[in-house]
Amino acid sequence: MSGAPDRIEVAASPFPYPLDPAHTALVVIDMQRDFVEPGGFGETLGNDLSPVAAIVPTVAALIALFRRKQWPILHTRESHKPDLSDCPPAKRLRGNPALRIGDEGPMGRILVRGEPGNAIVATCAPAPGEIVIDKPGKGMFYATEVGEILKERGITHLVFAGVTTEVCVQTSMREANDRGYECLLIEDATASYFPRFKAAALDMIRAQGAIVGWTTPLYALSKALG
Ligand code: C5J
Repeated sequence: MSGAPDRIEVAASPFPYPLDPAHTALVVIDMQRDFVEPGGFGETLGNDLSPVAAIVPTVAALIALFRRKQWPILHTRESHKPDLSDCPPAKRLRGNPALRIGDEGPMGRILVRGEPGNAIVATCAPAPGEIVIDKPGKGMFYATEVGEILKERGITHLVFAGVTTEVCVQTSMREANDRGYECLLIEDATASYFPRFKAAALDMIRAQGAIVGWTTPLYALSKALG
């Protein structure tokens, strides 16, 4: 226990996470077709999609848990305006992908807002009333209203899920940690195209006494919430 009577202790690494039920939101990072399905941004970069596709049911179960609790849910989408004015050339021109951001792919223009491939996968789709944030960067606070939205709602604790662990999830979690949020990452509701990067990111997050935050599997969170 954290000492506060209204906290729920969640078994987690590196020590129990003191969840504050009145001030907790779920953040689901970039569960988009562009990262999960063939023909999207992830595949065009040459990645094996299978580790990322495998977590979809677990992310859906986590979303369902928060819906049952009627706690806030925030979904992010990595996306750019159709004119790419929010996509720096350094991002668009990096590397040698089969298709670049803004190019026409089998699911529409890669990583462009409003295109079919930019949508969140159907199983994890936002419900009416849930917050949806379009972010041009890897971190969810950069060039978005996320800070203001969380402040308005009095959120102090964030439970994270989504893809990819070491890129947009970790960047968003680090941004949140620097802003004073208590962050918990659900281990089996996040994935990388590179399992060793996921493992390293989880280690980095919870090292040095939870220097970025905590991690735990979904069953531990479900058990604590009853
Ligand atoms: C990447 C993300 N990996 N959502 N984006 O480029 O992690």
